[in-house]
Amino acid sequence: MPEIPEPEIRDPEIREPEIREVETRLPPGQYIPRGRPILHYGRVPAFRPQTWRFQVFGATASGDDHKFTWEEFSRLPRTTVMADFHCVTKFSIMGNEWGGIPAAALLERVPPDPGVRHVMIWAEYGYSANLRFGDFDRPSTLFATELDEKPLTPERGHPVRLVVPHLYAWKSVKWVRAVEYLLEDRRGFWEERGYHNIGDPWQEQRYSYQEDPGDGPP
Ligand SMILES: Nc1nc2c(c(=O)[nH]1)N[C@H]1C(S)=C(S)[C@@H](COP(=O)(O)O)O[C@H]1N2
Ligand SMILES: [Mo]
Repeated sequence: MPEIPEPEIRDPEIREPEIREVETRLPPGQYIPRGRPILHYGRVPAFRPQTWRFQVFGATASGDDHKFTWEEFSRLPRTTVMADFHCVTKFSIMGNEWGGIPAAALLERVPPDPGVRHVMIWAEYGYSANLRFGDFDRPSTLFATELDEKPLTPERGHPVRLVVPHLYAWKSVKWVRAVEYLLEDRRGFWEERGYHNIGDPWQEQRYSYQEDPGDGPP
């Protein structure tokens, strides 16, 4: 009798807890899709390093706007953040390793006025998202230039995107060009179009009709 090879058995003792571990990381209503979807509104912009500028404006401490060239911006201190990514359309991309510049490094370089409570993140073509200052100023919020140790592809936001892992992914603005410091809250692109002003996936804050008083501007 020829030897029959053993079928490959995946030990449920090992696999099951892993699956469950990932599932406990899924906020309510989310699922894990095949692959890593790419999603945005409009076209992918071209990056021109010579003319590219990153602007910080609005309520800065000094009252002046600040502009970084690509060279200056890429010399800011760096960090790595391991995080899951939750789109309001219900897919979640698990275990992304983002490399880039922590929001705190930008705040240190261009200090905001002490009255700043919110920020608006601006991208190419006028896409924007607003954040509470506390959501921006978190150790896990960063301006990512790399995903899984490789530079971002154009579709993922090259050369730089914001990543706010603890909020729905529409707040993770690709192709960022400016940060506006705000004394009062104002709605960004999707927040103006019926999405929740805060967007916490663990509370399923998907739509603006779910907002409580105080969650957003009147
Ligand atoms: N500039 C810009 N950033 C954007 C968007 C967009 O339309 N324009 N879409 C957002 C949404 S809704 C999602 S789910 C994520 C998708 O990121 P990904 O393409 O890397 O998966 O990007 C966010 N950032
Ligand atoms: Mo999204």
